[in-house]
Amino acid sequence: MAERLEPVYTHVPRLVAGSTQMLDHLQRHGFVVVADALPRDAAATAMSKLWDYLEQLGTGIDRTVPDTWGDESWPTAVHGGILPGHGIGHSEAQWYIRSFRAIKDAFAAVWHDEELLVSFDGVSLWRPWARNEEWRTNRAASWFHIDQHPIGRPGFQCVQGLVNLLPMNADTGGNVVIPGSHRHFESIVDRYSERVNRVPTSIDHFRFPNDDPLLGDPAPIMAHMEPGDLLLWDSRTIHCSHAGPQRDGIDDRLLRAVSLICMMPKARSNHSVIAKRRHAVENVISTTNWSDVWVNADTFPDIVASDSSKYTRPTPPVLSEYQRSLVG
Ligand SMILES: O=C(O)CCC(=O)C(=O)O
Repeated sequence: MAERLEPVYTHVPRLVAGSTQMLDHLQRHGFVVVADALPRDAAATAMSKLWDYLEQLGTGIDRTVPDTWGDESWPTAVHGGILPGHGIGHSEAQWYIRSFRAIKDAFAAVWHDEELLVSFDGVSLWRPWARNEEWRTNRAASWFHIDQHPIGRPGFQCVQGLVNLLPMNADTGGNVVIPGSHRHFESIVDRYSERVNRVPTSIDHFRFPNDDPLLGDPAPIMAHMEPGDLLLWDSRTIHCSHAGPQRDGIDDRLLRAVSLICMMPKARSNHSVIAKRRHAVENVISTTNWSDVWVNADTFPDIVASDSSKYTRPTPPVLSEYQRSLVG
């Protein structure tokens, strides 16, 4: 079973943001790699800004001293090393990344709409687990999921994204998708009626049991990305991330850093959601990928259970006109 779900590291075409080829690949396979959404030097700048965020939390993290990256100082991580809260969604790093036009070009092509709102979501940072086995993030087989409720949100609803910031290979691990699995979304309700009905329709998350035949046919893939590349996937596409074997034993730098990012048409958000989004900027509140509903990521159970008072949140961002247009 485990081997069947071991992702195959694959080079797929790296396509131009907003191009017809990009859209075709996304529609056909349920995911696409967009080349150079951020120039390489901007990916390095974003990485440095992410370290600024971590160091400014005031818990003692020092980018040059891996011994300071322990759980007692690291921000709360949920599945797959994702950091969803403690102000990350309004860090300078996240707003910097969101401002690159190629990202909007990619999402605008998906929606055939230029008037888009951006999610205020977080990042996934993988610490070198050769130093501490407990830092190893989840294996793919444990959390194949989709981020769209099979009943609450029928049909095409959203494309999610992440920008890769560090060099990646089969050893580091990365995001995993089951190509073409978005086409089986409609079958989930019949195949898992009881399981689906247990999930409140407002929760856009459905976890697959790891003996589901869809998970191995075709095999899960981990698509190679260069630093600065953007991965897009349809929220109906089965996905997760997977820690690599880390054969080179790196223990002094992050193995993976990605910025989660999503844009949806402004027309899908009502006045109340937009008012809450403006309030979120002033109050440094992060969200999920969905900008058409209001979900406060600081209310996630793991964040609530953490001692959030020990983290100094970033100050509210000062946004450019372009960035404000993405708030709504
Ligand atoms: O870090 C990753 O690539 C996994 C992202 C993911 O599963 C999600 O955002 O839903």
